[in-house]
Amino acid sequence: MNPTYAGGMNTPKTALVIVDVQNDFCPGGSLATDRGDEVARLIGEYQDSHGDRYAHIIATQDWHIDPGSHFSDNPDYVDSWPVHCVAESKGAALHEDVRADRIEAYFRKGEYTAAYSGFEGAADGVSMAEWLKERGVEKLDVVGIATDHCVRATSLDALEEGFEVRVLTDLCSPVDEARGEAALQELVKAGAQLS
Ligand code: VGL
Repeated sequence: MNPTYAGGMNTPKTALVIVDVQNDFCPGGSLATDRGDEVARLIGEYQDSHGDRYAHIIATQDWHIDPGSHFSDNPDYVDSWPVHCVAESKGAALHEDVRADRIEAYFRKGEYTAAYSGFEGAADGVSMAEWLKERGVEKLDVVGIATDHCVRATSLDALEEGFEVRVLTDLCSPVDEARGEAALQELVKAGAQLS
């Protein structure tokens, strides 16, 4: 069987998790990653070509109101950041190349604190882990921004929660290339697959 096939009778129920593909993390945004636009376009194309193979497609969004020291006027770009993804702003909106019509639920996180993992988020008060487990999802394919921060944290939490995790590396954009590579190696050590 084609090993990339994600939805057959005997394969675990799989969800595609699109992490933080928001305008502020793409060129022109306040915390732009170099490959943001490219990754948004590739994810949109991937939703078209592979979307039907997933039991569910969901997205996470950084959604800040007053996240304390996560925002800084002198950010170090590791633990503190310029103002980004303010709730309801254009910067917090999904990049237009992602197919919003193919996303079933949005898990928003970080209203009053830093929140790198999508598992800190909720959709209508339901946590991401609960939402996925209620639907019998066992496996996650993770894509998005940033490889070294929210993709990393979401994938690590997914493994902790007992999901099988595969990171589609061409569909991820890092803040910092070297940290992005290190994050992928860390994820492999923690039990994730890369493809
Ligand atoms: C992120 C830096 C700050 C991310 C969020 O989505 O990876 N990175 N806040």
